[in-house]
Amino acid sequence: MTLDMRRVIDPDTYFDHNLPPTNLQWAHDEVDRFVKSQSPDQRIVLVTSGGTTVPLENNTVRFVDNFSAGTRGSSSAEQFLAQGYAVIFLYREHSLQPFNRNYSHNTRGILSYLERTSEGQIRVKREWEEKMGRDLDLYQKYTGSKLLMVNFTTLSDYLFLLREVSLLVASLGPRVMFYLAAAVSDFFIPSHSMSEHKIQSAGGDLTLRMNQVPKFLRPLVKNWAPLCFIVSFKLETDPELLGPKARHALEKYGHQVVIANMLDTRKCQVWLFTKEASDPAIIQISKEDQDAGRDIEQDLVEELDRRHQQYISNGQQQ
Ligand code: 9Z3
Repeated sequence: MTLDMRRVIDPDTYFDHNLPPTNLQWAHDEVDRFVKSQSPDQRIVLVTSGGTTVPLENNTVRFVDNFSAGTRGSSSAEQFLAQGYAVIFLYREHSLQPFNRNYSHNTRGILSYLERTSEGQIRVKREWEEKMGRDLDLYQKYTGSKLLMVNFTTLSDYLFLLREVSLLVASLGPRVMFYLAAAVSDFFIPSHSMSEHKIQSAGGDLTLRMNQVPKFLRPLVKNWAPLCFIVSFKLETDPELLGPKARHALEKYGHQVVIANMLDTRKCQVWLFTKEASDPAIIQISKEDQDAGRDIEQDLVEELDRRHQQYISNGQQQ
C-alpha cells in the first residue's frame, strides 16, 4: 500500500462534503444544557482525547487509525476537575475515560478486581477497595454536573463535534479553555472519493490517494472561538522537528499555548511554548514519581490553570 497525499481542501468546504455524526444533535443539546447549568464565573475546559480514524470505504471495513490511548486526555480531565473546572470530554469511543482509566484498559481485565464472598455476593477485592472507592466517589460526584462526555470515532465525527462545541461555548469567552490533546489525522479520503463497498483484493496491490486534512486550528482560533484560551498539542518522533514545528504552529494560528511532546517520552516530559517567551517552559516528572502513581498531567494542568487565570484577568483589565 502506498499513500499519495497531495490535495488540500478548504476548511469551510469540508463540512459540505462529509456526513455529520449521528450524535451531533444529542451533543449539541447536552453541551448547551451543561454550559447553561454552570454558574456565571465557572471556568470550562473542552478536553479532546484519543485518536481519530480515517475510513477507507463508505461501508467501512478498513480504516487508518491515529496513535493515542487517551491517557493524556483522561488524566488531564481528572486534574482539571480537581482544579475546579467543568469539563467537556470529547473522546474517541473505547479510549481511556476519566476515573475508569485505571481499570478498563490494562492487561488484567475488569474481572480480576472482583471476588465472590462466602455468602455468594460479588465484591471488589480488598487490595483495590480504597483506590476504586476513591475513583468511584469522584466519578459519581462529577458526572453530569461537572463532567460531560461526548464520543467520536472518525476524523469527520471529531471535526463536526469540535465545531459544534466551539460555537456553543464561544460566547463565554476567556473563561473557556480548549485543551486539544486528541491525535488528529493529517490525511483523509473524502466521502465522494471513497469506495462505496469493501475494497477487493483481486486487483493486487492497493494504492491510496489521500487528501490533506484542512488545518482546523485556523477557523477555531479566528472564527469559532476567538476569545477563548486555546492550547494545542504537537506530537513528533524526530527531536529536530519538535521545537520548530511547535513554534511554527503558534505563529501560524496565533493561539495561546502549544504543548510539544515526543512520542517515546510523552509521559515524563513536555515543552510549553507561548508567544511571550523565547524559550519553552519544560515540565517533567521523575521515574520515582511516576512509579509512585503521579502523572505529569498534574503539573501540566496546574501550570495551564495559572496561565488561564492570568489570561482571564488580563482580558478583564482591557
Ligand atoms: C498529543 O500530542 C498527545 O499528547 C498524545 C497523547 C496523543 C501524544 P496518549 O493519548 O498520547 O496519552 O497515548 N496530541 C496531539 C497530537 C496531534 O495530532 N497533534 C497535531 C500535530 O502534531 C496537531 S493538532 O500536528
